[in-house]
Amino acid sequence: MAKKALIWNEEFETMPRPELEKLQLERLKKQVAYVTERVPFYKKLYADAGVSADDIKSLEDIAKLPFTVKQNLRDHYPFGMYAVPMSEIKQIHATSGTTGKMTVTCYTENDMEVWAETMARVYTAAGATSDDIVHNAYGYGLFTGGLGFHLGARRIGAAVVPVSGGLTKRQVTILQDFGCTVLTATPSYTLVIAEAAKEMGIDVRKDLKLRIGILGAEPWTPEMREEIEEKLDIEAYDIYGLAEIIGPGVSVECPYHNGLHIAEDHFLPEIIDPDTGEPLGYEQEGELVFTTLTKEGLPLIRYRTRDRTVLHAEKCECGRTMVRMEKVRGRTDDMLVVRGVNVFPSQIEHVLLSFDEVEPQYMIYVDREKDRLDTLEVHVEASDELFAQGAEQIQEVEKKIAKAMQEVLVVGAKIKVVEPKSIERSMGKARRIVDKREVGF
Ligand code: DLL
Repeated sequence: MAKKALIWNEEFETMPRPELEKLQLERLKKQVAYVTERVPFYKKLYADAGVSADDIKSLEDIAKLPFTVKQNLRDHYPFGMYAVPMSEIKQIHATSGTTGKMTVTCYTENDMEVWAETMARVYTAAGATSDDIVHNAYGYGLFTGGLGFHLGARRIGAAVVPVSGGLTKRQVTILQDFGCTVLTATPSYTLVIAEAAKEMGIDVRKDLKLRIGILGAEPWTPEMREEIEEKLDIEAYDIYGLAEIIGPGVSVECPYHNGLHIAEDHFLPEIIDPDTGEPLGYEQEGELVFTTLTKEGLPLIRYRTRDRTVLHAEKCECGRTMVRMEKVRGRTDDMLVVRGVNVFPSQIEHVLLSFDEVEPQYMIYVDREKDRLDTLEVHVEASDELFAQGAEQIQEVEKKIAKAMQEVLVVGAKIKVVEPKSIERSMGKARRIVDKREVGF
């Protein structure tokens, strides 16, 4: 099926791969020399490892360089790994994370320029233009979502409504009254907006002009996408990014939805084996690692994202030559080990969303009983229809889900179907896992 694929920057986004790889190599050598000269952390790291920019003769030579990890940024909190004096820094953001200190990231004037460019590519890949009204429900503040999406909307010349998260009913009123055409939010908050619209008696097909959702900042399954597209009558695009690298704008889907195109002229991706650190090839699942190629404020070399995915290099039908990453399958540190078995939250979501009797709102609880056996309990909200049918029907559904879950996860999980709207809603990234065990894995 031929689809209309808009491209913001033809020169770079459709560059033949040999030319692109040449550009990446040039930029890589420059960036490694730059950090060695300007960041004491890298100077010491490379001196200790006995490597330098001169050892980089091909892109594969990147494997000679040690990794950078989040702990390195924490150890140099807040500004210890910056490569320029504060007079050159124009904006500072941070992520709180779930544990430990904030990770602080920064932008020079040129970094802001790269951010605007990569976000303009994002909007364009999703089919947004200057004719659109963007309802930006990502949080404005230290989180990179709100301001990153704002910057990109300005760059493509769209009208941006800086709604931020919260006051969900008012969000629906704005969507309706302003005739917004593009929604930018986390997938979980998008569902909350859809739910509020339903409660308010809005017919999304008649009363709203929304046509596109650019959704990300957290893992979401294809089943979640279907729910969202159906409930809001939009085409949903997955967007990925992380504050340390640039924020949103690292990669995004095109209308073919066969992976997320990475802005590879700025961010060089690799896939590694998370246990051994060995490089893996295209088509192999592993941990995603990024090297910034043009960053000035906080350049990072071989930064371990902890996100698990697969890369594909063949050209996409949209015309882009940039490598595609599959939807993130979860984080290596989100993996739960329950009674010795690896369980990924995405597997649980996948099973739950295959049942029409429940809603896509759930919580995962892991605990350890006195006899030292781990327990896994999943709470999921009943649909209004199921809830009205009463306890017996609910128990039947619990049994059905538990059986399906056992088949997928191997370990057994207790399923509790709870009252509609009883699970707390999030305005930003959803927190769906509570691990009460004292021993961390
Ligand atoms: O979440 C940046 C962002 C804002 C991306 C808005 C997309 C939209 P951080 O707060 O630093 O940055 O969180 C980064 O979130 O390492 C992934 O684990 C996760 N993540 C981000 N996008 C996706 C996605 C922003 N599309 C961390 N799918 C990353 C799955 C995602 N996980």
